[in-house]
Amino acid sequence: MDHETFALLRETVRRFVEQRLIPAEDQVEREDDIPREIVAEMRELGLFGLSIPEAYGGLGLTMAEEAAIIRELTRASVVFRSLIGTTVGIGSQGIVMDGAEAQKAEWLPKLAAGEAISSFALTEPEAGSDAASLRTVAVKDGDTYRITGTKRFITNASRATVFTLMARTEPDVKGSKGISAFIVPADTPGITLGKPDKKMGQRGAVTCDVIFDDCVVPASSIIGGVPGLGFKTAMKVLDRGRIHIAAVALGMSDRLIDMSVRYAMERKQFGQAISGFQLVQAMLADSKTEALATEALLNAVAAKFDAGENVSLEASSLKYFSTEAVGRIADRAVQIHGGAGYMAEYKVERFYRDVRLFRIYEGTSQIQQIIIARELMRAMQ
Ligand code: COS
Repeated sequence: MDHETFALLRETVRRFVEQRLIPAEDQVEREDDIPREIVAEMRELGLFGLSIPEAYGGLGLTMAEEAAIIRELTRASVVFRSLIGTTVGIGSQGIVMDGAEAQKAEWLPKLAAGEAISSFALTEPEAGSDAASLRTVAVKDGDTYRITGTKRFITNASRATVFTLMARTEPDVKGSKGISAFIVPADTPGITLGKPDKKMGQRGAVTCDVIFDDCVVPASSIIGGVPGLGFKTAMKVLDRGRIHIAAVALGMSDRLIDMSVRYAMERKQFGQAISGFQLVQAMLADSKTEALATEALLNAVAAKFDAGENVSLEASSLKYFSTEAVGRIADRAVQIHGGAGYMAEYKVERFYRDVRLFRIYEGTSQIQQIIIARELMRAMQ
């Protein structure tokens, strides 16, 4: 995108965040849902299509540009990002990266327009960090597959029009090689949804089980048409997704630091604003330093991704660092707010709970450490 158009988009998102999203945060928390008008406005702004190539009606942003927009957006509650997150990221990118032309033509324009919402169905009751052990099976039956299994904690499942679903097409092949990625419309007979999950935070973001019971799809639903490549598709999608999550962590870091500085300058104790105390200043300084480190790493990794290089190690380092950092930043924000930081009306305790998820989804911190160490050792061989 040319510089001027991008600057305009960024400014528009900034205004939208200030004028529409931040004022709606309490309503979303109360109702555990995003108001329809806001969903419509997000659609109009093109937010569902950030990462979809222009040829299919999206904005076709680079990773660096997408990260900058997501950072702006997540100065508001990260719940708003969650609505578009799976369509921009893990739900659609399998099709963008590995989809056949007909699959892209069928799905990407609808996803870009926000007419269809995609959701990523990898995790299962017995397959979380060990994604390659998934048990959902897709049994070949003529020119169809019959899918049976349960997917767990699936973000946006109840809003989804389509799932990117990982299932085992070769039941005898253990591990990653027997897995294929499917495009499954959510209205396919044989799909039911579990009860909405009750979560620690992120009220207004929705997750639930998705149960496939002899759900029949054409064989042509396999992403790219070749069975057995689904695990690699999922891993590539997650490499990219981890950069996106770092941008989310950074946007929320910006917000928490702003809230902390403002509160520290307003709050008076011992006859002066608490921002005058060096122990409070130290917390502010540590938070800003960590946010700047995330920003520098995010810029570097996004640029490397945009240059077409393999970023598995870097994306994991970035996701690991940025999400652990925002956890500490949120914790300091609560501390700076003191008693008020524990009270719901100040929102800091809500954000503290919201960001806890970042260290878990799209690969736990421990999985990121494993990926980093493995890549280091691989490079040494
Ligand atoms: N890009 C492309 N291919 C990749 C890849 C990547 N980032 N990571 C792995 N692969 C390939 C490997 O090259 C290997 O291919 P070959 O068999 O042809 O050599 C195959 O995928 C299997 O990889 P590996 O042996 O590393 O798989 P493991 O089962 O040991 O574990 C981890 C891989 C732990 C990294 C993976 O399971 C993981 O990321 N888990 C976390 C899952 C997750 O993030 N869940 C969140 C739910 S979605 S919100």
